[in-house]
Formats: sequence, structure tokens, C-alpha cells
Amino acid sequence: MLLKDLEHNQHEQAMKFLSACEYEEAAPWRVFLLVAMLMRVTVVANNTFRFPQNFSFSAATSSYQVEGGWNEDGKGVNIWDSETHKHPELISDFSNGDVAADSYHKYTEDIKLLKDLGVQFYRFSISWPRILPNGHVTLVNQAGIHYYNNIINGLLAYGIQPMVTMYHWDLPQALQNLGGWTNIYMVECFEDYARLLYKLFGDRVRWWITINEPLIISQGYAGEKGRAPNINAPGTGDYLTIKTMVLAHARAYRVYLREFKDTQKGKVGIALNINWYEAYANNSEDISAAERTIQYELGLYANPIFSTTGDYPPDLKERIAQNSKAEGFRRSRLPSFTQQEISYIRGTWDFFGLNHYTTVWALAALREPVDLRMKDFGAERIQDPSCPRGSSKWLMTVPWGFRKILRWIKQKYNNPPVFVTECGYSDDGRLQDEERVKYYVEYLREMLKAMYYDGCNVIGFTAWTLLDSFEWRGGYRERFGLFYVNFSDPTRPRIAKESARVYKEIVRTWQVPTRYPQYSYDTQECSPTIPL
Ligand code: GOI
Repeated sequence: MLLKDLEHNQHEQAMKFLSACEYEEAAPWRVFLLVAMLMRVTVVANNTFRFPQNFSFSAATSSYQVEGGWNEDGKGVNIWDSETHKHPELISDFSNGDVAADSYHKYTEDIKLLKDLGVQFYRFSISWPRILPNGHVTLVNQAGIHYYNNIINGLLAYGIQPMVTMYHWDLPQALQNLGGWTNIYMVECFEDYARLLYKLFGDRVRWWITINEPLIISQGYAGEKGRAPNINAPGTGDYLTIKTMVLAHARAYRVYLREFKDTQKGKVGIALNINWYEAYANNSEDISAAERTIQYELGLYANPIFSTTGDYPPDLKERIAQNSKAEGFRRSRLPSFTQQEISYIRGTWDFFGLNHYTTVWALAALREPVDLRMKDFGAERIQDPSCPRGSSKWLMTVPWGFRKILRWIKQKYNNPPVFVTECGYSDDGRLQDEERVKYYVEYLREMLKAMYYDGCNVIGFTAWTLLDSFEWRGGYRERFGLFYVNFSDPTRPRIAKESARVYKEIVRTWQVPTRYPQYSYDTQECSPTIPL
């Protein structure tokens, strides 16, 4: 029997006992038993069904995905404007973010939706070129400042905390023209941009995220289709961006520490995305393949910042250095950090922002590596395409993977406070979104298990996303919103989906509704067989 059912039964027993007591005289031993049972029930209820008192709920968006207003009021062009205009064929429905959900004009309505949900936080991102049209701090766009001031003040008026992402993929085209994140010069540009944001908004913003998903950003330099800036240099270009982004993050953190933290008292973190990788077979080859994949996708970014030793994960660093040498490169394709840089980067966090969606199976490589990168992590990643999934092909509902990755992070990085900065599910444009409801119910249950049974220090949860949005190469076909948006209507009306109501209930009651059964998402039921 499941623990939860056990606890349910105990609760029922106690309730029966209580009503029985109303009719009988309360003998001392009964009073003792009653008190004991009540105490047990309270503890169990707290541990299993309720979120901790100081927990936070949030909903998120990102600038390019919802704002629109792509060329309004002095905004500069970003790499997604360029890509979608030049290559609409890279986007599944040939669409772009020119108008998107029109949050540039409808932000007041969006803030009301958040108020209605009852969330404590709104996570949104600032469009770098809306503030700095050319990327550099030499030219500041007042209209951009005005827009984000309105959002921040609007949120605070309702008691909602802004959590601001400085960079969610919409790089000023002017900086891409200099090589974008492959150019170490970007570290300075980002530092200047971050300092400006603290100056402008830091009196009211207490929660900052420097960079959203550096792994995915690096893939834009590794020839992955439909990821701006679409540079095809796997194993070299993408690795150059890793060092730049990690250093840029550290600079932004240290600027805050040096110049703002004393007065503004906020927190700075980074949002890292990672799947859970489950070993395909229970043998040492697949188990280490799964571990290597997590180290490759998460460790390369997290280890320099969150580990006590700093630097890249040592095994992986060594592996890439040796491969590079054998291939005839003069030095490792993964640019190394100096001792000084290692200590500069280490510890530059106040919280760990985790974006998690799904689980993928890993096995020791079967195929010939198709590019340099595959050789570096030497694993195959597979999912069973016949398994139930959202309208995004990659998104299988695997709740237990959430618990496992939380535990992995706890173990590897000494249990840092984790704010889940994204988690969510995609539909194809419906209001009755039972699958998303099940997804959130089960993922939150697993998160609670990670917290209460495994001792993971999870401090907040963010639903991705508030609104149906421009879903990058998925266009408007993959819809992650708690609120439906009609993109053929010029007024872009928002309508609550069923999941918005359930999320609201969760935030109001501070627990996962008990009326939902335990859905089964079994490994056996869904064993992957076909390589991607
Ligand atoms: C967020 O990133 C992002 O921050 C938000 O902006 C965004 O709106 C949100 O995601 C929702 O998308 C079938 C190895 C086809 C290679 C199955 C393994 C392709 C390629 C499964 C696994 C996976 C969330 C694309 C992080 C990129 C989607 C990272 C989630 C492509 C697959 C795979 C598959 C795979 N990822 N992204 N892919």
C-alpha cells in the first residue's frame, strides 16, 4: 500500500474515533489515545498534504514569448526577431513573436490574472534590447524602463513579488553581430546591463535570475534546428559560450554583492534546466551514461557555481580535454577557467533556480557519435514515442523523475535552497486540460515527497506558464498556458483553463487536492525502446 493511503486511513480512523467520543464518556486512556492520534494526524497531514508555511507559488513568462511590440517605442532588434523574420520555415507554424500574447499592451490584464490565481510571485523576463537597443549601456530606452516599472509597480500594488530574469534568450542583434555568447567580451556587456537593472529596479525587485537555461542557449551555437542564433559549431562554438555565460552570471552576482546587496537586500540566482536521466538498463554502463548526461547538461553550468570545489565536473573536463587532444586541437574545446576564475565563480548564488519538465532514458552509446558533443558525453538518450505526452513531443509526464532530480541536486550541491522556476505541460489549444491538471497534481506530490521524505530544500514552485505563448520553434502549436490565448483575435483575449482553477485552489488551500486519485506513471508501462 502507498504511504499516502496509509495516512488517509489513519486520518479516517481518528475522525471515527472523534465522533465516537461524542457519545461515550472519555476515559483517561481514551483521552490519551485521542491526543496521540491527533498529534500523529497533524504531523502526517503537515508532512504529506500541506506545503510549508514559508513556501511560495509563482507563475512565469518570458519577454519574447509574450510581449509582442517587437519594434515599438524604440526597442532594438533581438536574435529571435531576426531568425523568425529571415527563416519562418524554422518555426512549426511559420509564426513569430511580433505580437505574441500582446503583453506589451495587456500587462495590466495579466497582473489581474496573477492576482486572481493568488500566487506570491510573478517570474517575467526583461527584454535586453527594449532597455538597451544596441546592447550597450551607452544608449538607454526610456520607454522600456517605463514599461517594466509599470509591471513591477502593478505587481507590488497587489502584493505580488516580482522575480526578474535578466536574460531569457532574446539577445540584442547588435551583440550577436560581435559573436554573441562565443565572445568573452559579452561578460562585460552583461555586467553593465545587470548593474543598470539593479539601479533602475532593485529598489523594488528582491529576486533576480541572471540567465535562463544556459544549456539551451549554448545549443543555439551547436546547429540545433530553430534555436537562435542558429550557429552550427557543435563541440566548439557552444563550448565557448559556456565559459562566457558562467562568468557573466558570476559578474552579475558579484556586482550585486559589492554595490547593491546591503541596501536592496535581494537574492540573485540562475535558472538551470535539467531532465531526469534514468538508466535504460540496470547495469553499470547505463547507470554511468545517465550520470554523465546529467553532468554534461547540468554539471557543466552548476558545478562551477554550486559545488564546493568549483570548476567543471572533473571527469567531464578530463574527457573533453582528451578527446580534443586526440582530434588534434591545440587545447580542450571546453575553455578552462583559471584558478582565480574558479574561486570568483564558486558560491555566486543565493538560490538554485530549477527548470524541470520531463524524464529521458540514457544508455551507453549505440550509434557512432554524430558530432563532437556526443563523443564527449558518450550516451544515447531515448524516450518511447508511444508514451502519453503533451503536444510537445519531448514532454512525457514522469512525476517520479522530478523527485529524483531534486534529490540529485541535494546530494551534489549540499542541499541549496531550490526555487523551481519552471515546470509545466503543453496542450493543443483547449480549455478542458485534464492532462495538465494530472501533470501538476502528480509533479507537486512528488515534489512534496522530495521535501518531506528526502529532505530537499525546495522553497518555491513556478508554473510554466501563465499564458499560451510563442513557443519558440513550436510556434503557437504548443501551448503551456494556465490561461488560453486566442491568437487569431487581434485583442488576444485570455480565458482560464481548468488547470488555472486547480492551481488557484492549490495556492488557496496550500495543498494538493485530495480528490484526485494517484495516477500511475510507471516505468514498466512506458519503457522506452526507440532512439530519438
Ligand atoms: C523551457 O525550456 C523554456 O525556458 C521556456 O521558454 C519554454 O517555453 C519551455 O521550455 C517550454 O518549451 C522528441 C535529446 C523530440 C535531444 C523527444 C533529448 C525531441 C533532443 C526528447 C529529448 C528537447 C525547457 C527540446 C527545456 C529543449 C525542450 C529544452 C525543453 C528535444 C525529445 C531530447 C526531443 C531531445 N527541449 N527545453 N528533444
